[in-house]
Amino acid sequence: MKLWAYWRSSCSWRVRLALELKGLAYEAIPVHLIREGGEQHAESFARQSPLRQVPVLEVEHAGRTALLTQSVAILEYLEEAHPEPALLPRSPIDRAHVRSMVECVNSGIQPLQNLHVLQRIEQLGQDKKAWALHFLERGLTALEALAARSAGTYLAGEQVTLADVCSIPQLYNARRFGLDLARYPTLVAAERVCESLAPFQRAHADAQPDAERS
Ligand SMILES: N[C@@H](CCC(=O)N[C@@H](CS)C(=O)NCC(=O)O)C(=O)O
Repeated sequence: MKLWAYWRSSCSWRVRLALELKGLAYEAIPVHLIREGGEQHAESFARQSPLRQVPVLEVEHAGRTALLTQSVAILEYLEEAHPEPALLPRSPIDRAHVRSMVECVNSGIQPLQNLHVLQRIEQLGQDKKAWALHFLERGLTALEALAARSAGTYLAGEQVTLADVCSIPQLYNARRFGLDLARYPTLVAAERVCESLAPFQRAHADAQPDAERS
């Protein structure tokens, strides 16, 4: 598999986590989202990812090669194609709850403070940091409340799930914006445990070959 990704992209990080947790080998191809206006805007990349976003995962499955976009679609593909270890619980209700935590991040936080959105907010003369903090705070408050219903060692009991896979990169991102995470004790407690696990360490933004020190 080939993964087009940017080290600090939370959506790329979600996919790296699922690949690492499932023990799947992949080749990482860095796409620099900032340098020279962003490599995601090159026409060659847009042919792979029409929304000009990372991640993109190239997979070979049942004799076909495909380029997959949208991190949650990719996570679901990996879960279906490589079911072990499972990143969703068994019970339909618990699966729905994990997916609702995933969507809390995937549609309730990340797209509202994505690079392209923040660049547009700035072009319109608004305060992009205040905008991002509003949605981070709102979304993480909701995620904390959802997680408090199910958390054990991890956000959904005793199993690492896609909820952890989406929460961890979002918390890193929230810290970059200076958000005080003390109000999200359930999220931070699960994060602390995850950080001690090798797949989470390998997938971490700062461990990527294209990571920059800042
Ligand atoms: N819904 C998409 C969002 C992908 C996305 O927003 N990717 C960001 C990095 S996390 C990106 O490529 N941004 C480039 C830009 O905004 O120009 C997914 O889950 O894959």
